[in-house]
Amino acid sequence: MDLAPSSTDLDAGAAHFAETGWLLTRTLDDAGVAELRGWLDEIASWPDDGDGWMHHRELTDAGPQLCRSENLIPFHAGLRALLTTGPMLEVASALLGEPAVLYKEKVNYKLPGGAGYAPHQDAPAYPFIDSHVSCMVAVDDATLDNGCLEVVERMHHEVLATDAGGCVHPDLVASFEWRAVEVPAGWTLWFHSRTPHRSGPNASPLPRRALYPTYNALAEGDLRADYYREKLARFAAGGRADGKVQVSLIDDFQGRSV
Ligand SMILES: O=C(O)CCC(=O)C(=O)O
Repeated sequence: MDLAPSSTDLDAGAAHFAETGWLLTRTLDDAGVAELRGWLDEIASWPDDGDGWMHHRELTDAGPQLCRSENLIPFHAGLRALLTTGPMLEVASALLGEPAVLYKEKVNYKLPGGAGYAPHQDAPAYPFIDSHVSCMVAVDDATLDNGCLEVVERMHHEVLATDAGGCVHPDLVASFEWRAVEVPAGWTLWFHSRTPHRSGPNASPLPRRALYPTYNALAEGDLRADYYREKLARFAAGGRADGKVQVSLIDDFQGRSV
């Protein structure tokens, strides 16, 4: 089951998030983690030519592997309930300071040998709205060895200079203090869409799966359908020229194209 935070925890969490741009909360108990793992197995088994969900694959030394699935909640009632009602929506609303609505959702599988992500802010990849709250719900323990996220604290107030691929400019990357955040399964790392983050490859023999919902303030509109329409249009207009897999509207993912 998903675990509801107390209002005191929410207030303290929102204050920590406002100051640092990130927050760790516990979302699922052990039974909830087991159920979520089952849902991800179901989703990973869906065919490529479905009704609108998207699967993305990367080339690893073990061959092509699933790296991401997205646009999932229209097709999975359990995931829809987890992400659009109850404690997840409540925490997202507390962090935004007003009622939240789901903007997008994805699963990053990061299977053994799966690639990491270059330093980036999500904001440049999320059209229509300036300010979002995202999170990584750890489905497997995320560790240093399997490519947990690293964040930069207190840098969520502005969009930073980028390189040609929309990732954080290398001069800034070198000047930042990166903080690795290991996240146990069932816990959630919340971060602002302007919080710089990156992750390494999965050097372990086991998957490092994570669910990533993103929320925006409902007052700014329910734009989930517009987001996926825009993403598909930009994907159709052309892929990446660097031999890497396009999973995003910026060139953050380091996975090789299949
Ligand atoms: O899953 C990861 O390791 C990082 C994911 C990420 O930064 C993203 O999808 O924008």
